[in-house]
Amino acid sequence: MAFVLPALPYEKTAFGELISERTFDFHHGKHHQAYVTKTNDALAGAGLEGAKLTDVIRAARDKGNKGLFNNSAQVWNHSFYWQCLSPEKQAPSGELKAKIDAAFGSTDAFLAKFKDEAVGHFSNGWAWLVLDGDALKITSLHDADSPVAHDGMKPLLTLDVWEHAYYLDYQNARPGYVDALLGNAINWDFVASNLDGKGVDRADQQS
Ligand code: MN3
Repeated sequence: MAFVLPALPYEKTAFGELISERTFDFHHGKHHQAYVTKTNDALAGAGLEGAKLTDVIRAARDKGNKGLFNNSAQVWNHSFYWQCLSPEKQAPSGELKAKIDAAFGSTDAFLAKFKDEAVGHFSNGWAWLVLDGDALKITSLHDADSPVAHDGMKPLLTLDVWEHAYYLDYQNARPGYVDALLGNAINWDFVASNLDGKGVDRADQQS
């Protein structure tokens, strides 16, 4: 057995100009696929055949195996990211909205702060909304780093801010990409489901 590229939970054309089919062809079909292939290629040498993806990420972290860590963490990060997107415009509601209002004042104030984090993150990485204990927290992680590798960090939402996530549709304009997705393309139902603290499991798989 080996890790697989998870199917997208929507059609590659579902987002129109917000995220083009061409972006999905490259980002999912080439970049995410390459992380899966390279992780599988490294499993035997690391003695991790049959392990869960999250266990591979943590073992690679503990052993200082950078190549395996980067590729396996990127498999998980992208598997989570696709689920954070929805072609149908939604807004936070219920318990999630109450928590956002309590932590940031309003949905708009939260979105502005998340955008600042995503746009301000230097070079490649990921912007995150996480549960830290019981509190909502906005943060970002560099390169392939992942909440899976940070004990106690429970992921709710992510935006990929690697240039490959937006260059075909927005060229170098990361703020345009972040605005477009945050305003129109977030699966807030998925984000809300992660309030149970089990977000890490939702992008896991068995090799
Ligand atoms: Mn990416």
